[in-house]
Amino acid sequence: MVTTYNNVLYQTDNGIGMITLNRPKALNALNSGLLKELDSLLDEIAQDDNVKVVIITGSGDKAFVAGADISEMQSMSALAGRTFGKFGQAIFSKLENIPQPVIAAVNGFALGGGCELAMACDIRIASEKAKFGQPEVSLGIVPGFGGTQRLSRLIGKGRAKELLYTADIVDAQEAYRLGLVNIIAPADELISTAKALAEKILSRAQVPVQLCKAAVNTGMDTDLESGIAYEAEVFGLCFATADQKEGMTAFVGKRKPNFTGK
Ligand code: CO8
Repeated sequence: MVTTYNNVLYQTDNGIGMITLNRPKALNALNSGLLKELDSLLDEIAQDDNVKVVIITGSGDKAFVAGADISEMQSMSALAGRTFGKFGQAIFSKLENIPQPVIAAVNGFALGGGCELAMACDIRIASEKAKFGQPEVSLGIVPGFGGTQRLSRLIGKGRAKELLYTADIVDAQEAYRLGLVNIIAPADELISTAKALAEKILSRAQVPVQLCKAAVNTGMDTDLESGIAYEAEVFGLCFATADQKEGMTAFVGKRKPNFTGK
């Protein structure tokens, strides 16, 4: 299946949903039009049981996303800025919380809103050419799509503050060292690396994969005791699935499991 929007390309293939942000002339900068389309697409994906893993990348060989669209923001009032920020935040929270795991395949610049988008994904794979940063203070603003919160949660408060205050842009190696990316791949192997990871996830039992995502996300936003209590509930839920019976029967029978996602 292929759905084409104006600024976003979407394809599904064997359980993998591939989103390509598609404004290459503006280095895939996030304008209202692109954000609205991404919002609708995420609603579509969240309800599609056939899509088990999502990959998100940018079109062209230069940028993943070079940030929110600066020409659109240039003349915004404070109130309009807050509305735009809340709109983007809501979409990135939706992305973070759709049931399926989401892999960011970062093919180039991931700046400002682009870095924030990558951070709202579950796993980040960077091309050797990728560059990351939150350059907002060099434009007279703060990150507005969750960057001040997700960056510090991901790489720690001290390192996050250094990147936020300096507007420094770091390469893939440094991003890896900071814990901002999981994997670095050669540029021409980025998508195949993301697909291989997606296929590995697809080979596992899907209900627990999605429950792991929900449990990690829920736990990160609460205290340890509440997070652990949530884990006990979803752990119990797994025993109501056919895949739990299959997984454990296969182990005991010394064979590979045949998971059905039920
Ligand atoms: N917005 C709009 N257009 C952009 C953006 C952007 N963020 N980035 C690049 N473009 C456009 C350029 O204007 C240029 O257009 P044109 O060809 O029509 O002149 C085209 O893309 C190509 O860009 P460059 O010619 O600049 O390409 P270079 O290779 O010379 O440079 C860079 C690449 C370094 C990525 C450079 O384009 C750049 O610095 N871009 C801006 C990066 C940035 O500052 N991003 C952060 C934006 S702020 C943000 O994301 C805040 C998020 C929260 C918002 C909350 C709202 C309240």
